Amino acid sequence: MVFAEERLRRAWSPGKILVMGARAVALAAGLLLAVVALSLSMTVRKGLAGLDAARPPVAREYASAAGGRTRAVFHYTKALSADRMNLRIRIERDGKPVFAERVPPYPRPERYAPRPGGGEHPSLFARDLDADGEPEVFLNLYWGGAHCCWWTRIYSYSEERDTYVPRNHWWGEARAYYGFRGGLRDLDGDARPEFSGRDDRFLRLSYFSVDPIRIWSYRAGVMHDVTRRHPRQVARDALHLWRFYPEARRENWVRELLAAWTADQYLLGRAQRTERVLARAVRHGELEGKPPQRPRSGKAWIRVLKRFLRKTGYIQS
Ligand SMILES: [Ca+2]
Ligand SMILES: [Ca+2]
Repeated sequence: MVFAEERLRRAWSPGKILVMGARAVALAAGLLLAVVALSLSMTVRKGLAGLDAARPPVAREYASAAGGRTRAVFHYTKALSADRMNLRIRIERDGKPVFAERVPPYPRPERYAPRPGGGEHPSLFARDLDADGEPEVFLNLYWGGAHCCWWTRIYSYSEERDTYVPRNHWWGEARAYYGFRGGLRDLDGDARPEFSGRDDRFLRLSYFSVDPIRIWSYRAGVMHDVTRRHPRQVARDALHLWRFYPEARRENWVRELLAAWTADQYLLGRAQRTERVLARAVRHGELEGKPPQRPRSGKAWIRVLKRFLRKTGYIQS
């Protein structure tokens, strides 16, 4: 399912549409409609019904954890414009209101009014993310822009101050965020749920990037990249990507595919096999850049890839 998102992304490019032909045009049109529908679905479904009413309608989401000891309510005005949505959250602990705020924009130079980020899923969750017995409340949000980006505001209880302290985590593109917006999963049975998404830093390599799996864990107020600790999920991702190799060859996106696959392979400590595959791809001309791709030569591209994988922590030597 995540991979379909990669295909969608490539299909959006005018250049790629030419390369991929009529099937891609149809795919692009269909997926574009799907994305428009997705972005509107929340406001349309939850909002249009009441737009004519004298008082702007309000949407509410509730979440509770620890047998109701921690309860949160998230509410906002149903409006098509994010500027009018006025997102607010209140958190109670043991029945006592201890925190309330208007959700601020993500602190970036471009400060769009935030939107609920759950899409068809809830945006608000309460769950003990670090297995310390105290539930955190987390709110998934959409930053703004045409197709980007997602972030999460995590509220953790401070006993000292008897209130919740918010911290932000930036996911980026939808692909980085997919996989957990409908809920978290404990992948290794340690009672701490993991956030499993994609690594959207690969956008820096190619606008049509294929992104490898990236797994996060919340500890003491901070999100940690724990992908390396989950080899089973990484191996599954590598295998999943590998199945697209014939298609990538036919449609000239071997660079994008092998970048993500190589990242997974390095996490798994399979450098030797990876080198053989990359060398074979160079011999067969599969990694040659087509204008305007740079660098042109496959060998030079591998050097760029390795530099990137070192910088992003996939290659540690
Ligand atoms: Ca906790
Ligand atoms: Ca876990």
